[in-house]
Amino acid sequence: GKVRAPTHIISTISDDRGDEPCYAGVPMSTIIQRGYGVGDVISLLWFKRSLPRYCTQFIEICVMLCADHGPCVSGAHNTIVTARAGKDLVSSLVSGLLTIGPRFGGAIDDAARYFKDACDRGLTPYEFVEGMKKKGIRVPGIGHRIKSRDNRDKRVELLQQYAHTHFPSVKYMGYAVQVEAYTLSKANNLVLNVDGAIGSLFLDLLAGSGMFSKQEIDEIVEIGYLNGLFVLARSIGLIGHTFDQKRLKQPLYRHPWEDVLYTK
Ligand code: Q5B
Repeated sequence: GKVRAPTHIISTISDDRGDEPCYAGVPMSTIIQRGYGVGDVISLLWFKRSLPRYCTQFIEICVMLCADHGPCVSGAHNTIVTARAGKDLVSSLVSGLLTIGPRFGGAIDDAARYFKDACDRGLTPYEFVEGMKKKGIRVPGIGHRIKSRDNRDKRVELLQQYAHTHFPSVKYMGYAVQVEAYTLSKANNLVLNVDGAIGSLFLDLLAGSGMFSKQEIDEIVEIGYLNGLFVLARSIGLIGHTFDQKRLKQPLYRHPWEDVLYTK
């Protein structure tokens, strides 16, 4: 028989060897003919399957709602400073992306991990939050610099409304809302934030869609797919901020002395 040389790479999500490229076995022409959107493409390339429309629309809503949050957030600030230092698009983009992490935008996976574990173990919000405090871990998906009980995050409300209308179950979101009720009793700004809303709702999508086995859900949560949604979405805004600074011909940024506390 034929002897095949050992390969150095294994790939399972896409193939460009035929007449047309395929994403998870679906040819490009089918993607266009069926009017698939970015949510469908993400489903194929990240989850290796076609998801129902309400799921792909949810993914698209996440991307749209997280695309930008103004010039003052960590990522946009870094991108603006980098663009104003005369750097190129990719450098400006990645300098913003590199701020995404446990405090800023990159708490979605941990929110999903901790909410799932606590909800599946039947912990009360009190037991969960106080247990986290004992371990010295901030509850991922809770807290915001400018959002509070009296100034709710519209993005969170929109995601919740969508899920209430379209998802068969919102068990994990319900749990996250109970956790929020408890954290809000401690401080006004300890709201369920956009990371926590996406993390908990994605658990509901994975569990309620019937498209994933329990083992697959555990793997998705363990590997950490969900911060990818924020990274992808915010890239749109960060690219916009780069173009904005270049269009405005902004000079090199230098932080004012008056805004620094010089101390020994
Ligand atoms: N405390 C977000 O903190 C922030 C607590 C907590 C228990 C918590 C903080 C946090 C978890 C990570 C998270 C996603 C750093 C946020 C995002 C996207 C964004 C961003 C934008 C966009 C804010 C004051 C007191 C302290 C703390 C306690 C705070 N958070 N306790 N669990 N989660 N959250 N990140 O206001 O007793 O005084 O020591 O880490 O989910 O990134 O718009 O900017 O779209 O771009 O700086 O929306 O909540 O509060 O650090 O002064 O803490 O509250 O232990 O208690 P702050 P701090 P104590 S969404």
